[in-house]
This record gives sequence, structure tokens and C-alpha cells, in this order.
Amino acid sequence: QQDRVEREGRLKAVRDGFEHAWSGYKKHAWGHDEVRPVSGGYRNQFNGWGATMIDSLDTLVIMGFNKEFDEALEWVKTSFNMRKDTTAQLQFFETIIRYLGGLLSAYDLTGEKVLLDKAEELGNYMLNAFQGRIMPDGRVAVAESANRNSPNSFVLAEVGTIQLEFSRLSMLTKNPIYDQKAQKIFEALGSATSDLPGLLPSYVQDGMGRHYSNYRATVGGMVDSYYEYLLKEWILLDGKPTQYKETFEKSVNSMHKYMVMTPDNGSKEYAILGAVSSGTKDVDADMEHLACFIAGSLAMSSKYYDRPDDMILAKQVAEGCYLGYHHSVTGIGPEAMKFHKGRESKTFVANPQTFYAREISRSEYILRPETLESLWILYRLTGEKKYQDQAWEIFQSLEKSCRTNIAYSGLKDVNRPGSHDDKMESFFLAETMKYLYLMFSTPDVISLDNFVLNTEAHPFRRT
Ligand code: DMJ
Ligand code: CA
Repeated sequence: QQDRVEREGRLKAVRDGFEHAWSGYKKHAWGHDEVRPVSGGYRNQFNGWGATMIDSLDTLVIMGFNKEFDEALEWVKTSFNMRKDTTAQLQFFETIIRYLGGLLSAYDLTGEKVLLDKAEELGNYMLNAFQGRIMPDGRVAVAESANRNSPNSFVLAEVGTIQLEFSRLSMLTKNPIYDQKAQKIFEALGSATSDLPGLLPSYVQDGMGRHYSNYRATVGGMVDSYYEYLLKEWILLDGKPTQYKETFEKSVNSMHKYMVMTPDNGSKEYAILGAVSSGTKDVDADMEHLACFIAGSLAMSSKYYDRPDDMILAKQVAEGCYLGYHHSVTGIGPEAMKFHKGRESKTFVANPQTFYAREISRSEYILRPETLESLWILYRLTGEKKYQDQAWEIFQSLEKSCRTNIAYSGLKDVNRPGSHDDKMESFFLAETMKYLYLMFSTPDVISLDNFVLNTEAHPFRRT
């Protein structure tokens, strides 16, 4: 009973926080990509199509902001225009995960047909990125004729993070083309061999059966969601492409073998996944905030693939990410942390009380979700209240350090209170606030049995 009162109080606080940010967006930036949370006004860095609007649609539904959702839907019907500048070179990856993902999940939650129509229109533009290759270009234009690039390498996360969106779009439109494109990419990536089995470089080539050597393997930026999507695409497709399971397990086995680093005082309380040079197998003890998503994926693989060791590692990595918040001055975790390595060992010298604060290698926080994402998945899969308490601590730090009169702002330095960067990326409302809300909801709200979330936290129905 007492737990329930506490949980509901937290849920309400999160919902109020979202409402505050949404009203700031509405007042200062309606229809633009992002609100400026300190100075007011807006910023357009993702096509100028209204990134925050589309990215937030499903959060509005989940949190029960019905009037606000209706207003946003009306805007989609009357003002959402993807043909503003048909020759503009758009970012393929961001457009897929934020816009296509946002439209599809809002459709999955409401059945509003206009959302699927817009998703299909967008999906067709995105096909322009292929130009006869297996791999899509990282830049794409709405006008067919404005797509004539022939890049010779491709960012792994960019080509490996369209599978959920394209497969779901095919299921809903009954047009197989998107799904075929997406799965062909996974086939090509799955056919590659490399120095570290299953771990691929940040840049990959078009074509089947490639070999990669002498690269730096990480689970951070430019690769991250490729691993996430191997697992989640398998879930969305109900376990049918068995080879995705094999590829994922091969990758995670290599993570266990080559990347895991724990404090050299012998503590197994937390761990990081370092960056490995594939030739020498040397590991740099770097951990980006982006890489914190892996704890959630590992927790899920422990469940779906019955791999208990993945759960142990998931918990250790999540703890390391949480401590990055816990030990900073603002209570907010940095963009990247660096650790000293022990001389001969692959472990690092750790003094958890001071270590994180001193060894921040990139000090900013841009309102990223990955730590809360992993804490939420761990909570849903283990039921341990500890994860709710850690998330609540982080929420309170957001309130204290990131909340502004208008919305929420990133920080230039997590050890410098008040160092607002005057930016609120659309993923703050799509992901960070959504994960917090789901953390304090009952588990039937977006149950993992019925939904799989894209990398921008957009839930797709598993049907
Ligand atoms: C989001 O756009 C997505 O979560 C993506 O996978 C990584 N970058 C941001 C959040 O950090
Ligand atoms: Ca993500």
C-alpha cells in the first residue's frame, strides 16, 4: 500500500514534468523541431518538420494527455509537410527513428489512419537512399532526382537501425518492399567476418561476405543500435529469422570475452564495456552515455535467449551508468567517462566515491535516455525496486539541474550547476520522460509482452 502511494506520487511528478515541457514547446516552438528551453524560440535541426511534435505523439497517448494529443494530431493533418524542400539532404537515420518511428507507434496506439498514411509517404521517400545498393546512404532527399550519391562506406548504426521501422511499415501497409530492404541489410551484415566474431567496425561496406580487420569495436555511438536491433527485430518477427539470434549471440559472446572491465579492487559491483582494438585486443576503458543502452539489451537477451550471464553483466553495466549520475555534482551523468587501467591488467583503478567525477572525459549531458532506458528494462524484467529508486533519484536531479522556466535543458558540464546549453532534443520527450513514466506505471502499460520499442522508445505492436 505504502509502495503504491509512493509510486503514484512519482508517476504524477513525472507526468507534471512532461506537461511543463510540452507547454513550453507549444508556446515557443509549435510545429518546429525543438524549443529553446532557456531563451525561448526554437531550433530546426531535423528537417524542420516538427521533430518534437512527431516524436512526442505516443508519449502524449501513453500519459493520457488526450486534448494535447488531439491538437497535435490536428497539426499532423493540416500542417505536417515533408515536401517543404524536396532537395534538402536529410539525415536518413534520424528521420527513420524519430519521424517514421514516431508515426508508426502513434498509429499502433491509436489506429488514426492519417498517421499510417504519413508513415507510408515517408517510407517511400526513404527508399531513395538505396539507389540500387544493399546499404542506404546516410543522406537522403525527398525528390528522387536529388539522390545521386555513391558513398563507399556506411555507418553501422545507420544501416542497422531501420529494420524495426521498415518491417513494421510492411506489416501495416501489406507492402513487402520495406521489410525486404531492411532484412537484406541484416543478411549482408550477418555474412561479414571480422577479427572479433560478431563485433563490427563503425564503418561497413556495401555487399555480402565482407571481412573487417584492424578496427576499433565499441557498443557506443555509430554502432550501438545495430546490436539492439538484431535482438529486437528477432522479437518483432516472432523469432522467425533464427540467424539474427545467432548473430546477436555471437556478438554478445565477444562483448563478454573482449570488452568487459571491472574495478581492479576486485569489486564486481559494476562494469563497463570498453573499446577494443580488434588487432591487438587492447581495451580502452572508455564508456559513452550512448553505450548504456546495452544493459537493457543484455537484460532482454537473458530473458529471450535464456542467457543468465547476460543478466549479470546487464546489472553491472547499469550500475556503472547509474554511478556516473550519482557521483557528479548535479546528479546528472556525463556524455562519456574514462577510467584508468591497472598496469598489467585489463581492469581499471576505481575509487567509486571520487572516480567518476574526476574522470569525466566529455562533461556535457544532452538529456539522453540510455541509463533510464536500461534501468526501466531491468525493472520490468526483475521487479527489483532498487531500479525505481535509482530512476527517481535521476528524475529529481533533472528537476533540480535541468528544469527551466520554459522546459528542460541539457547541461554543458554535469559538474557545473546552471551550465544550461539551451537545447532540448526531441528524444527528451520521446524517450527520457517516457521511460521515467513507464518506470512508475503498472507493468501492463506498454507491456513488453505486447510491444517492442524502437531505438527512439517508440513502441511497436508485436502482432
Ligand atoms: C536518440 O535519438 C536515440 O536513442 C538514438 O538511438 C541515440 N541517440 C539519441 C539518444 O541519445
Ligand atoms: Ca536509442
